[in-house]
Amino acid sequence: MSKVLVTGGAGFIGSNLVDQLIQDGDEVVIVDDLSMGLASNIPSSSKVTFYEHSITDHNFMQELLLKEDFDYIYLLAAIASVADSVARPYETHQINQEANIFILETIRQHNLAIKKVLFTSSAAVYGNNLELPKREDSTIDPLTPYAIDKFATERFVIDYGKLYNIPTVAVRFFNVYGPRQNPKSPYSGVLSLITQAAKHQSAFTIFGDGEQTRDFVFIKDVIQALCLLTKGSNIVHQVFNVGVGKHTSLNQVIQVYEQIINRELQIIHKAERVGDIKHSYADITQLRRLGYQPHYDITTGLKLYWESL
Ligand code: UD2
Repeated sequence: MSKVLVTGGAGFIGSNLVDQLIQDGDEVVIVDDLSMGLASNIPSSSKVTFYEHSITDHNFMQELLLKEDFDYIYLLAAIASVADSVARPYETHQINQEANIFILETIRQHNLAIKKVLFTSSAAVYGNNLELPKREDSTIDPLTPYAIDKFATERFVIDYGKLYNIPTVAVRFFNVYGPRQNPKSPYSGVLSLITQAAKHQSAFTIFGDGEQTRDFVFIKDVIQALCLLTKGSNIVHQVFNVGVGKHTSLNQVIQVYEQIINRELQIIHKAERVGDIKHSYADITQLRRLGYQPHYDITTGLKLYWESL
């Protein structure tokens, strides 16, 4: 049994991680201000303590870190909207970067004996780099405050780890989808928007010709990767892509969905989104070397997502 802190534990990825940790018998502390997450995502279990709090509150975070002897820390709390980071660059910076550095600094100053700190970054750091597949050492081109903060924090996490002997790792998520993904904003993940359209029998808008591709990775494979990089290996001070290593077009996704729901989706075509990248998928060789094996292809993953509604 381990004691685990999950910042952002009420969110889509965080709450799925919390479910897994509980299943593993861990004791979990969640810090989440519910700005993006939902209290209803948090499992009711005596093993979970939930603090509705912002990670930007230094006093609170320091007290918590000193009070609890955490074995593992997962840094998932973030403003996960690129559009929001463009609208509020300084505020999102305080959450996406500064608050995380303060956590590292607290660990350093107080010599906290953490077994692993994992930071969650994004494929957004590759920006418009056209190289495919994206390898962890591919050119970085962060184009928005969100991507800049993710990349800078990744570096902080890795280099703090090296400089001060803190066991840290970072991951770059590709297009994660699955149960509890929030479809509320037009900038939500495309699969959550398609799922919402299918559920409400409303129209789904494809921006462009639908031939753009992404590396869609089902939440359960993501959780597998997160657990592997923390409890499952001694690896430290490295960054890992988390995807499936395959690319699927939106048109293919629509086809799969129509088979699952056994009817046609209502599709509208609009102009390509400004700044949209055409293709993206991950090289997952590094993660595979540690034993990672994605188990959910797009058909299986979408079916489970649909059935979870
Ligand atoms: C993802 C991230 C983004 C950033 C980027 C970096 C999400 C939601 N977005 O953007 O934050 O990290 O990767 O590469 O994880 N689309 C439609 N109709 C819709 C919505 C989207 O056609 O209603 C298209 C969109 O134009 C794009 C594709 O679907 O071509 C995927 O869009 P997305 O926002 O899910 O993800 P992405 O990879 O563009």
